Amino acid sequence: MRSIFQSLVLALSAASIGSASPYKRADTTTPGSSDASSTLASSGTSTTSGSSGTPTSATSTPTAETSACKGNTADTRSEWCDYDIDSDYDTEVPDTGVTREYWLELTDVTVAPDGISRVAMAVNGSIPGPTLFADWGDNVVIHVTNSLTTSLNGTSIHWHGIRQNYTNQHDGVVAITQCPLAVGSSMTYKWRATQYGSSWYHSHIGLQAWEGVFGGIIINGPATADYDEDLGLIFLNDWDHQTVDELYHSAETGGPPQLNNGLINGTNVWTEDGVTTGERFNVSFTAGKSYRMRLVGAAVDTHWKFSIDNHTMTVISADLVPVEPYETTIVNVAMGQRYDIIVTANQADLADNFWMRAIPQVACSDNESLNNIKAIVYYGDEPSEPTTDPYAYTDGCDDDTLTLVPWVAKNVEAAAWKDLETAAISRTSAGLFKWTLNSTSMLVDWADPTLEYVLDGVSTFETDDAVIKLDTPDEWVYFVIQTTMTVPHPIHLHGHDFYVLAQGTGTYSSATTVLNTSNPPRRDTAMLPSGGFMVMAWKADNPGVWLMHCHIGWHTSEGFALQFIERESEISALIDSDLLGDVCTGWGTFQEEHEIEQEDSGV
Ligand SMILES: *[C@@H]1O[C@H](CO)[C@@H](O)[C@H](O)[C@H]1NC(C)=O
Ligand SMILES: *[C@@H]1O[C@H](CO)[C@@H](O)[C@H](O)[C@H]1NC(C)=O
Ligand SMILES: *[C@@H]1O[C@H](CO)[C@@H](O)[C@H](O)[C@H]1NC(C)=O
Ligand SMILES: *[C@@H]1O[C@H](CO)[C@@H](O)[C@H](O)[C@H]1NC(C)=O
Ligand SMILES: *[C@@H]1O[C@H](CO)[C@@H](O)[C@H](O)[C@H]1NC(C)=O
Ligand SMILES: *[C@@H]1O[C@H](CO)[C@@H](O)[C@H](O)[C@H]1NC(C)=O
Ligand SMILES: *[C@@H]1O[C@H](CO)[C@@H](O)[C@H](O)[C@H]1NC(C)=O
Ligand SMILES: *[C@@H]1O[C@H](CO)[C@@H](O)[C@H](O)[C@H]1NC(C)=O
Ligand SMILES: CC(=O)N[C@H]1CO[C@H](CO)[C@@H](O)[C@@H]1O
Ligand SMILES: [Cu+2]
Repeated sequence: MRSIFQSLVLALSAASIGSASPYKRADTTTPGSSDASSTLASSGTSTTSGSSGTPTSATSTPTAETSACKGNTADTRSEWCDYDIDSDYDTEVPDTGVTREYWLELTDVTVAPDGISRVAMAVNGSIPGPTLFADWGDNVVIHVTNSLTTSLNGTSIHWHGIRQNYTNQHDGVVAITQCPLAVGSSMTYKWRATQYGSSWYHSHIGLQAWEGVFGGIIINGPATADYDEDLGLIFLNDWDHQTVDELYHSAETGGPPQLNNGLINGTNVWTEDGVTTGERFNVSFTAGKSYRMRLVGAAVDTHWKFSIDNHTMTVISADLVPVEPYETTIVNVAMGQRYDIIVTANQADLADNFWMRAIPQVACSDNESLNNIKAIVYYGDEPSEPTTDPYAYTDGCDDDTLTLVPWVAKNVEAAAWKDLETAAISRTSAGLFKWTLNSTSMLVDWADPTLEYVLDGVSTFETDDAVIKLDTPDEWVYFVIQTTMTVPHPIHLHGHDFYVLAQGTGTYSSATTVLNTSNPPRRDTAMLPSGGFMVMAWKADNPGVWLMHCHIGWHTSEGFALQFIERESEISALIDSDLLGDVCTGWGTFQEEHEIEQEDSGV
């Protein structure tokens, strides 16, 4: 008879064999399918077994919203089926054989998230739009339909932070990877969740993302610290009673306008003439429990300090990179950045209600509701107005990047290719602000994506296409941006997590700036400090055309962007020319019929 000891020993040795030979696991195991209590959690989702893998074991459809791995419990968040938090997602990805399919529809809407009504654009009628869930390793297929019949806006959806490993065409950037999708048309994006954590999708044409076209992405996987419950995403948005498209003219001629308000997960209050409208977002805490929350910096031009009065936060992930957990009372959230935090509900003795705060930093944001972008965390049966005080802070557009220590450690090799570019602002003869990198302000044509050029074998580009070629496979690229202007910029790179080798104020000097190549922070969005520099690095391991840009909405539109054509000779083979051509043909007809004109940088 086999004793309980024997089976325990067997289980243990199986586990250690698993972690000793990580590269074998993708071939030999079948994670992602062990949750027996599965039901599809949201309509508009369908989960099917892909042809590429063999979903095995008892059941096959993990729930959309909860983790698919039984090994991943409140006390064992570092585990993930036969993988764990130490697995290197750059080299191994669970072969779940699962495909998640979503349908999203964009419409023109009228909304009043703070009680004041205005027009906006939404995904499936809500701002934020529906959250997309997947498990690490799943394939994700999203059908996007453009029904913006009033504004007649074209569209494209970018899956922010998603690696798009060898799937550049699905990056969703007009002028770069596709033409705008015409009203009345649909297109299908397909990518694999090679990393896990929290992110978001948003429109990548004009200022449409900040008209309301965005939503969350949660990819379930292991975590660097335990928690009881996952509360999901919390979006931090700025908000105005005029639309961003209405405000753009003044941004372009007079600089960033003051915005009225901000929203926490899509809602807030507004007081005018003594009348308060709207309602606050609220979160229920049970004393003793710990909660994971996933913060997303989704503003057009606001840098946040996020905090919950009298509570401490443990940061476990930044963008899609798990980090060594650290405690803090304030998290700095720049535009495009995400932070996963764990908060323990251990302050019930102090009060029943606490303020959750998103405070715009005056040094680089201009907001009328500086101290009233708040939500309520409550311990009792229902929320009521808190009386708690904020943590003290010094106003500043700080970046927490240099605090981050990636859990899966990686070093950076010597540069094979280097560039230093200076960010500056200039004015056109018409008096419009344009942001430049090395004196070039990007100006590309929506209807003429770079991928078309690559497919046609065109390899010379105009200066204002702002193209930089990275031809050598797997070479290490070092990229320095510096500025003397006293405006900080959140820099976002598509198709890669980049390593931050240095970040600071003053001037970069190849002789004296110390570069950290030993497991430096890595992520997809980090700050170029005001009057300072940032040294970024990445490996040219993903063929495609990848945009790099400032994530301040106004600045992208004002040309603060450039594109890397990475491994040009390998790109054509990865393109579905029918998909590219169909969307462009549809747009050509639509644009001509409605005489639509492009008024910005094109991205
Ligand atoms: C979004 O709306 C579309 C059609 O309007 C619907 O088919 C789909 O189920 C919805 N998707 C989600 C994720 O709710
Ligand atoms: C990225 O794609 C390449 C080519 O298909 C493949 O060799 C590599 O394993 C992929 N990387 C990840 C992390 O999936
Ligand atoms: C979308 O529509 C708005 C409102 O008509 C307009 O101001 C804006 O320029 C359009 N944006 C794009 C990208 O077409
Ligand atoms: C915030 O809104 C998103 C989208 O509606 C939702 O998925 C998420 O659960 C909300 N967050 C919380 C903490 O309720
Ligand atoms: C708390 O949030 C719920 C919706 O989740 C809302 O109905 C309620 O009005 C909010 N309470 C307060 C006090 O704002
Ligand atoms: C709660 O937070 C406020 C503001 O940071 C602080 O003054 C107060 O001492 C805190 N209360 C306790 C019991 O920690
Ligand atoms: C940008 O300007 C710097 C300094 O003049 C120069 O070293 C660098 O090569 C330029 N970059 C490009 C891509 O031309
Ligand atoms: C490099 O960055 C990592 C991650 O933030 C940090 O742990 C390490 O101390 C840094 N090394 C140096 C020399 O600054
Ligand atoms: C009401 C309020 O505090 N508004 C502030 C908004 O931000 C600007 C900075 O750009 C401050 O000058 C305002 O005082
Ligand atoms: Cu900028």
